[in-house]
Amino acid sequence: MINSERLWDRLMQLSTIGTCEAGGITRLSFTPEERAAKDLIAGFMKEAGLTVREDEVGNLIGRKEGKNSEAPIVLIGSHIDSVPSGGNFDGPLGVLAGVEVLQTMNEQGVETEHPIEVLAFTDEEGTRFGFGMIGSRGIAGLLQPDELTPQDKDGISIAEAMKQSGLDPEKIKGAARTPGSVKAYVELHIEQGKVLESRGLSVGVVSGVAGPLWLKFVLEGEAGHAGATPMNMRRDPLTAAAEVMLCIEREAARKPVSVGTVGKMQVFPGGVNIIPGRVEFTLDLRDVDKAILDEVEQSIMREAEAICARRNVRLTVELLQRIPPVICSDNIQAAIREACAAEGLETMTLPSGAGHDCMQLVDLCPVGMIFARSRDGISHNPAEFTSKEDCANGAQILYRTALSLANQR
Ligand code: HGY
Ligand code: MN
Ligand code: MN
Repeated sequence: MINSERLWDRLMQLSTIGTCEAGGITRLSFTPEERAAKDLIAGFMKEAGLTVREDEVGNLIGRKEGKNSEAPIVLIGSHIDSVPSGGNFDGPLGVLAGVEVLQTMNEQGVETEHPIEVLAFTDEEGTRFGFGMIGSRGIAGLLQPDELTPQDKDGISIAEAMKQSGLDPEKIKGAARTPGSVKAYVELHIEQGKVLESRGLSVGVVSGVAGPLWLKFVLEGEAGHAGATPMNMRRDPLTAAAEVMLCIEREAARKPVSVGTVGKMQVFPGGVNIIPGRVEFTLDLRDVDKAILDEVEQSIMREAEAICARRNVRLTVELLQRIPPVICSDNIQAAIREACAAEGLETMTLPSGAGHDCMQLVDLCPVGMIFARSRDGISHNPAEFTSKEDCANGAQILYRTALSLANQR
């Protein structure tokens, strides 16, 4: 049985790193806050009796040897970076539960055939650079040196931020795991939705993960005097953007699962008495079904082009990231269900609307996820909360699942 008090205490310790005035946690990748979090977790990993290292892209790794040290590794874990003013559980629950699982095995003298490693991925959220899952892309060998150019709001590139964090961007390929070297990846994560809570369930089995498509829309019209320019003589990119945003909402709402969100917008030059000259905003579009995601994307693009043509506004759209939806391994889903049955926990199978690091690993190894209930379904918000009992249940299911997979031939 995992030690739920120790897990909760560590979650609370980690939640003190990156607190911000706006409330919640802001712990962005390759920042001093993330470094402090990694140092704290490295200490927990050492207490757990693990071999601790940081790989070439900045992932923190704790390893428990198996009877057969050459056998493919079972990976568990999650991410430690956050969104701005985020919550305490999105990422940290999976990382600290992973440490707790391996510490419990070591304390109880439990040996497994396969080695097990717990990972604290860097930059899953993509908040700082508009390009996410850097850590898991590195592990999967998908991260290319030319992808390290995106800059944050202060003009610092990913490569520069890595250097500032003590990493060498020229060596990122060193983090890649060779095909066949990883047996499975299992992540415990908060649901970030209301389904488990609505069914009165503590934990869930994830069937698949929706693929996030991120686009940057740039609309250019003509800046002008707010008082001296008649309404019929304007080329206002902001009112055009408003029409496009309502089109996004309408097209995404047409489908049962699709979701479309405009989360960031900038207006230039940005004066009370100036008709804007340029507007930039982001689109986050998702569905678990790639064909439907493509269909919604195409209808939005058609309508956006028509709106901008009618308003004589220039539209350009930049791809920030396109991550295909993934299906979780049947074998891992079965291991999670068996673990729930062994613990006497009723469960259900559900898709994840949120994206996760497992999406990057799906070509490297079979992947699976365990969900823990989110109170009121709130996440990416300081009010994000998962109870001590639900955290413990999730960690216990992770324990049993990792044990089962690490002893499978
Ligand atoms: O955006 C997401 O779905 C995840 O929280 N990175
Ligand atoms: Mn997450
Ligand atoms: Mn998140």
